[in-house]
Amino acid sequence: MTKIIAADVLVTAPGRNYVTLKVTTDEGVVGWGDATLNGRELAVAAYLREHVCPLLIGRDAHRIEDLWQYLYKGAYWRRGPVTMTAIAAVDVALWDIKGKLAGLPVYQLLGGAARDGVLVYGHASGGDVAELLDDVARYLDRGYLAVRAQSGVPGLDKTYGIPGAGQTVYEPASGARPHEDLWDTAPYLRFAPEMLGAVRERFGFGFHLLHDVHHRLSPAEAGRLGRDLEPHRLFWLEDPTPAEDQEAFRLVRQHTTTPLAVGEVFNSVWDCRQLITERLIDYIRTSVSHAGGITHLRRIFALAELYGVRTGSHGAGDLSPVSLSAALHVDLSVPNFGIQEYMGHAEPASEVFHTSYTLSQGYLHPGELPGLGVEVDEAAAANFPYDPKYLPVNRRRDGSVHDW
Ligand code: GCO
Ligand code: MG
Repeated sequence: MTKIIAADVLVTAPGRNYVTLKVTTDEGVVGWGDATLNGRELAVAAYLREHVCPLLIGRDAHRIEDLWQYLYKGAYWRRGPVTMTAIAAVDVALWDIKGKLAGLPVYQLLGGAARDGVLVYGHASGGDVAELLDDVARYLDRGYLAVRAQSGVPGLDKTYGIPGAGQTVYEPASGARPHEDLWDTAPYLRFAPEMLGAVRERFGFGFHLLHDVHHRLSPAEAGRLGRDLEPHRLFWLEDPTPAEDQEAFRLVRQHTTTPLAVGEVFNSVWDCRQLITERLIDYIRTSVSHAGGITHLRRIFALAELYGVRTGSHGAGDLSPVSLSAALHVDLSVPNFGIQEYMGHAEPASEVFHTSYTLSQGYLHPGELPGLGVEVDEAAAANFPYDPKYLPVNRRRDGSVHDW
């Protein structure tokens, strides 16, 4: 038995907020887990500190599945982003410990490498099409084989996916209240096919092109957009409609052959069961940190495999390097891997998170260090205190709230 003797929560903001769980064993082995829930960070920190960490003390760090069941079924109140992010942090920290004790990278414990590297897509964006094209060129020049393209929409001040002037990330603004953006579906629907067409016209079809709608359309609008985008051969169209309505995807599917991806906001297999078993999507985007850790993510991916659905895990910058590394170990090992989002982490994140994954020719690899291969510098973390930030809120022209 490897006894857990301490479980501590670190909240740090090197560029953006991250919540990290540190689990320590009686032999002094430390495992790290990511507990970051963008805009609701302190809720997960409190869930862990008040309700989970005390339960971990004295337990066997090796019993990952048992602890997962204990925290999930034992809470009675199941699922939900806060609970599942907290459980994920414990799960990932325990896989890190198991790898370190075994002297093996986590992917080896998951069955070993099923591929040589993890295909990733980068985020290209611009305030307008010209800026976007320059950014796509930068990604292709750096060897990326897949690029997500987002651009400001004429007539709208700000839209999802575009950093503001002088900003490195596009969503959170510091402050006690969220920023409010204006949204108008009609200009976006007219503009998106033109924008993605401009990318294909300039760079051709020799790379994968992706686009994120960020849950903003109705099924009929999404069907039309998917159809209009068919000539541009997208790798996927992401989150076309609000994700909680699984049946809506039937309608979208009926109208387009553009591949569909969804799932970054899902927390469990129950959120995507219908999408998978009815083959309503092509890619499932659940992440290690928001969908219950490596243990539960593998269950989702195994179900997806049965139905020909491939993986495409969420990997935005609000998931810490601990999460990204955990995702890479899973990606390397599952048979139905599709692609991994890789947004990177803006400086000074690397002062706090020391990583060992490497990017080469459009593929990431988690490296060969035992465990996850990420270490957290607690002294550096203490230099970056929590900085309250919220995701923006969208309003339509008449002032009513729309999906952001
Ligand atoms: C993506 C996502 C993110 C989310 C962010 C919210 O595809 O990467 O849509 O950009 O908006 O993770 O916290
Ligand atoms: Mg997205």
